[in-house]
This record gives sequence, C-alpha cells and structure tokens, in this order.
Amino acid sequence: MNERSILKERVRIAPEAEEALAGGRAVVALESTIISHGMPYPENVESARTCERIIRDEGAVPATVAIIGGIIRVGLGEEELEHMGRDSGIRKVSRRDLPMTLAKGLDGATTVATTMIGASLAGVHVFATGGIGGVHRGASQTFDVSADLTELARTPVAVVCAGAKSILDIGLTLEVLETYGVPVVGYRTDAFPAFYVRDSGFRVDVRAEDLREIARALRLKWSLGLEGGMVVANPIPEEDEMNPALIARGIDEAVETATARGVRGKEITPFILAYLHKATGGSSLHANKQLVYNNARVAAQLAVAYAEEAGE
Ligand code: PSU
Ligand code: MN
Repeated sequence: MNERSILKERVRIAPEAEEALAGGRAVVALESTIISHGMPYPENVESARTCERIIRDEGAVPATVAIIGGIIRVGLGEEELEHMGRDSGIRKVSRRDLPMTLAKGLDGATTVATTMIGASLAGVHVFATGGIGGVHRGASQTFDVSADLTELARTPVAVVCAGAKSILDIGLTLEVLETYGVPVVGYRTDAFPAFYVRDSGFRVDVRAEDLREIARALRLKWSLGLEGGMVVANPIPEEDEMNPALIARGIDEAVETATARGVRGKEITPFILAYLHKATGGSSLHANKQLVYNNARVAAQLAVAYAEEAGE
C-alpha cells in the first residue's frame, strides 16, 4: 500500500470537520487522554460534550482526536465519546506508542503530543486542552520529560492551555520550550499559569490582548517555514481559581505518594489527578473542568481568527 492510501485508511476525519476544513472554516481539536485518564466517568464524558458545545457556540467545529480500532479519528460521535470515557482499559498513547497501537488495531487515548499529530495530519491548527505535559520535578534523576515538549518543537499546532500543573518543574519546562523555539504567549496575562492557579510565579515570553494578533503570528510563523507549535497560555477564570497554598500542599502529597508507591512513567499524571480529585473533595475536578471550558472557548475564538487570517 502506498503512503497516500495508508493515510486515507488510518486517518479518518469526521464529515463535519472535513467540510469545515475544505471551506476554510474554523476547527478546534480536543484530546482524549483528558477523557480516558484525566477525569472520572461520567464527568469526563459530560465535560467532553460541554467542550464541544462551547466550541460550536463560538462558531467553530470541534474535533476530538482518539484512536479507535487502529484508526486515528479526528472528530468523534456521541457513542465514541462515551466509549472513550467509559471503557477503563483504553491505553494512553503518546508519539512512541502510536505505530504499534495502529498496527495492532487497538483503541488509544491521545495525549497532547498525539492529538497534535492527528490534528496536523487533518489540517487542524488550533487545539484546546487542560495543561501540557512538561519536565517533571526530579527530572535530572528520572529523565521524565513529556513528549509533549518535543511535539511542540516540530508539529504546527497552537495549543491553548491553562499552563502546566505544578506537579511539573515549571521553570525547567519553560527553559526547554525556549530551547525548542516554541513561543509561549500569555493571553491577557504576564504570568505563566499553573493549571489550578493563575500564576505559577514564572512569566510568559510575551503577552497578547487580542487573539487576532496570535492568529497573525501563527500565520507568519508557518508561512516562513518555522516548524513547530505555540503555547497559548490562558489562565483559569478568577472565580474558579483554587487556593494556591492548599493545592500546592495537595500536589506535594500526591507526588510523594506516587513516588512511595512506585508509580512511574505515563501513569504518574493520571495518578496525581485522581489523587487530587479525592483529596480536595472534588474541588480540583471542578477547577479542571472550568479551565478546560475556558480554553475551549478561547481556542474556538482563536480558530475563527486564524481562519479569517488565512483567508485574507
Ligand atoms: N494535563 C491534565 N490532564 C491530563 C494531561 C495533562 O491536566 O490528562 C495529559 C495530557 O494528555 C498530556 C499528558 O499530554 O497528560 C502528559 O503525560 P506525560 O507527562 O506522561 O507525557
Ligand atoms: Mn512522562
């Protein structure tokens, strides 16, 4: 089989997204790891549906990315969203897991890295998520650096996120992004956000008030052949922000517990999220949902601005 027919067979774009893309209209990618491994059922499915609705309300088409039966799907139906949220056996698939997951015909939840790959194969350039992966605390010993960062260095997708969780070493994460040439733009903020809180204590490279300016920057970046993506940092709404000291304590505890129990590799992030949801009596889950909705809304507005920019 030649490359073109493999692409056709293994990357399936939902008709609604395909039509929008063909007409130069706005499409926003969403990830599925946040569904399968980031939140409990049934809130995960509910939240995925809400994101899709928010994106439509802004005049863009949502396209949740997942791997189903060895096919990269860009845009899921109701039943598939339910399947990704309900089935607890779905593996978390990052770039390195992709070839064997496809070859074996398995299902997979896509991380930020693999969602960027799926989006880019389909021609989608804007993606909304919760937080990106990054350099883990203690990475000088463990070498645990998320493949999300290398993906941002090479794949042309803008990722709208609430920064990175402080289970990570945020300072080192920002250093690596700088080395890789990934712009980190604060949307109406000078502070790089830390997921549950609006200010990580670190600053973004540059601030933008207007999404049209970010859309223009994307257009210019890719027109000049500068490969890779962009981080659009969008802080959690003020009214949903968690108490910084409280969440910091929870995260320290979660990280300690994970280490003590020998949780490793790709299990770390899901373990810590679940631990926090329990330890905070659900308030971290509430915050998580609200920040994702906020990102979905801003990503849809950015996708609309990008479509206008690209159409000019
Ligand atoms: N941040 C969240 N929830 C998540 C993730 C990040 O708040 O579920 C997921 C994303 O899919 C991200 C992945 O790409 O965790 C990073 O995992 P790792 O650190 O194993 O690369
Ligand atoms: Mn990791």
